[in-house]
Amino acid sequence: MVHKKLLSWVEEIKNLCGPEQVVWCDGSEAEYGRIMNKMVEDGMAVKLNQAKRPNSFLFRSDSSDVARVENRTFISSKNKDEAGPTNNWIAPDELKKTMSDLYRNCMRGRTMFVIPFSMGPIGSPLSKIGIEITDSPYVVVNMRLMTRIGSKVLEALGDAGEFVKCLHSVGAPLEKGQKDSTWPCAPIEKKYISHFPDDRLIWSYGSGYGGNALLGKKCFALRIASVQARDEGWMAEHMLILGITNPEGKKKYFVAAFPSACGKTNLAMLIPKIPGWKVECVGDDIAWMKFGSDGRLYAVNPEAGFFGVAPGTSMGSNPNAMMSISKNSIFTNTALTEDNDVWWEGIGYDAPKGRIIDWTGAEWDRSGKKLAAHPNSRFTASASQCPVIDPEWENPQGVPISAIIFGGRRAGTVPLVYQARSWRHGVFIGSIIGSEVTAAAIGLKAGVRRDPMAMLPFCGYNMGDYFEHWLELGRKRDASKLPSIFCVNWFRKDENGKFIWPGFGDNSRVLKWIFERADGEGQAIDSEIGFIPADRAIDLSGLNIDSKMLKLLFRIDVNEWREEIESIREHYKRFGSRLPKELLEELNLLDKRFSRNK
Ligand code: GTP
Ligand code: SPV
Ligand code: MN
Repeated sequence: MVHKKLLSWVEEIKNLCGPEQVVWCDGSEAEYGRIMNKMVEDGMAVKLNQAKRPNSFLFRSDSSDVARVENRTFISSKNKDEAGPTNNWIAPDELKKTMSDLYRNCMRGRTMFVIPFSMGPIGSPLSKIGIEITDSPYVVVNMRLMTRIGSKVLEALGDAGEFVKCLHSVGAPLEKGQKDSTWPCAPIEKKYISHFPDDRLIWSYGSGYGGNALLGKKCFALRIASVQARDEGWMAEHMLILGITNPEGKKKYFVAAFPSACGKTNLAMLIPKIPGWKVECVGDDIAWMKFGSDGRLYAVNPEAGFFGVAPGTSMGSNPNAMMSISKNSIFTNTALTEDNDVWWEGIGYDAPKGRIIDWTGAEWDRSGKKLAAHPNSRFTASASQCPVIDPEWENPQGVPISAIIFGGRRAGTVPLVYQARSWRHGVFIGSIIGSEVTAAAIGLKAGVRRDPMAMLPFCGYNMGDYFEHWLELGRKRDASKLPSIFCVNWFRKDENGKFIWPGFGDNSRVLKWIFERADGEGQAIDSEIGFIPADRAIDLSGLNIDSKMLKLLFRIDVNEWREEIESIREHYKRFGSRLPKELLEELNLLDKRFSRNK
């Protein structure tokens, strides 16, 4: 290999971080097995019951390192204004100095792995290559399931190809003779998840968990890629991609953006409750999208695996996910049963008899109030194991998108589904998405927060400019070819705090209406907030739902919306002059419609 820039960067990092040895990952199964076995030997991983869950492993993280850390995540653009009001910013020189000091000899006593990886099918015009340098063997095995790694990527890179530099360390050097901990990491104030968009560079230090450490995912495929997408005229979005086929065999593809832990994986592989319909999965978390020469929007999944929320995943809620994780999978922070299988709250059956070890490694007290699995415990599995993986999921051209769906967790205000009147109105709807905070990030205040396009923690530049990028992509285009835009809310609650809508497989009823609307059919009424399903336009056959509850599900309450409008005004103030005036116009229009109908 003669990629001089790559070789010299690896040499530079080796000199900075001072590892015991350097290993270039070839991505082979043998390598995977070797690294896993070593971790089992060292007590960092538990090999699960081979008969029940072949070739699968459980990891338990440090209790301080269980999710993304938004207050330790930085967008280090040239100036603060570039990062915008929603990102943490430190000047690049200062941050590089601080982190270089941390990185100095931080891999002492450890192996430094070099992982070449491709986001997107290797060789696709929509794909991009990254190189992750890490001292975490856990990261290596996860990256092998989540992305395409190894020698074939180096071949594609050639001797002068472009790549995103991704440097990661758990930030826990080992002294001679020092026993390693089972989940090395640094204390919270030393964790840095840093992005240098101008250098297309990622520096992550101190955390080994999920999006903090698997740098292809949120750091590259969203934060850095969103900047590349802005510069190159495409979109990098926190969206699932699904294919949906009606009983006549007609197929469409949808993308959907919901904040973390709000139902993307579940929707992406749902089994419809309405006869004759079929859903297939292209991706469950990230979509890279570009307009084709035919004027349509095309999407690829840059990932190759799922890093899904375990709690709540069951044969009832998501059988396809359960089947995807039946073998060759990694589990992090779930509980362990006496016969060496995994268990979590909401897996669909009671914890089996015998000793249960909780996610902290302690024996679980069944009568106690402590959870056995961490609420952000996760599974990692290759997408190829999903029974409903779409036949086109690795199509290098992507799949054509007919609808964009936004959503979030809202106990009130937002009805089950409504449709935007135009692309511009749809961008407005995306920009005001709010959601109750979940366990996917550490240290957030409970309550509803605005999470525009589900990208609040993932947009690598000024979010005002990001809105403008969305608007710009829709301008001057044939509106008949643009995807229709929708908003959904599976999470509306009744006065007793119970979810009204059954969700999961029943969400297919909403997808059906969206399919019909995207097809120019499907009955709708014009409301203050957009098009809502006409009476009986949503297929509720076979569903037992009280008519009072149904009404509540679709209610557009003037007082709730007045409050909503005020809260959107506050939200918009953050962006100052970077807020596109079209969005303010949309807000004023919404306000007017409610005043008229007072
Ligand atoms: P990230 O991987 O963090 O981006 O999350 P995600 O958006 O893929 O969320 P996921 O599908 O893993 O769902 C998160 C949680 O929401 C799980 O506990 C699910 O059981 C729950 N959930 C998903 N869909 C529904 C639904 O339709 N109704 C209800 N009530 N809960 C749901
Ligand atoms: C999310 O938080 O949106 C995730 C999990 O998909 S992580 O990869 O940890 O970011
Ligand atoms: Mn996500």
